[in-house]
Amino acid sequence: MFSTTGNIVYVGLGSNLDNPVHQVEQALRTLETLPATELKTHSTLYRSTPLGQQNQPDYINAVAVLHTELRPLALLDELQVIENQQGRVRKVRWGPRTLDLDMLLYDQKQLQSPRLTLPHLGLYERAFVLYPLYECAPDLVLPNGQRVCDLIRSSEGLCWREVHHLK
Ligand code: A4P
Ligand code: MG
Repeated sequence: MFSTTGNIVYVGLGSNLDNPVHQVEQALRTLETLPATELKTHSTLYRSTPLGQQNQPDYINAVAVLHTELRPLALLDELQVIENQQGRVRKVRWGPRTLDLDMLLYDQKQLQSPRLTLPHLGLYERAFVLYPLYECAPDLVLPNGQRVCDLIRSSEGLCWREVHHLK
């Protein structure tokens, strides 16, 4: 098995179409196979009400922790391949999707480029990102100096832990 201490990346997973629990589980299995990358851990699954367009199903969300030697854009390419493999069709921004993989954090990097913004824009306020992130890294301090546990209190949207056993 590939082993690296490389860069620490937090990836947000979200799905609200075509058996979302299965979609997230499948994506976690595929993340384990990425080149030059190790899946260190992941959160349990969370159910959340949709942010953005309201007339769409609830989401299943989770966070995965990767150690990777891939540069940020190379990793983004890999994440988008996984989204496409799982039937992602981009129609409406913030609309329903089989799988969304967001690069929440790449170390403490701050970046704004046409294809990639780091940290991910939704990181600081979304409950469905902050709860699973807290589960993976309770002491994490974000690039703006804030702690995840402090942000959770003022976060947006409803999110609760799904009682579900990952296969
Ligand atoms: N991009 C820029 N920065 C990043 C990054 N850090 N990680 C670019 C991933 N991609 C990044 O994304 C559009 C483009 O963003 C990509 O081509 C990439 O180059 P997309 O996934 O094609 O489109 P999107 O997901 O519809 O847009 P966006 O703005 O990424 O939406 P979000 O922020 O991902 O929100 N409600 C609940 N409860 N749970 C959810 O998971 N998700 C969304 C989508 C809305 N409401 C939700 C949830
Ligand atoms: Mg996205």
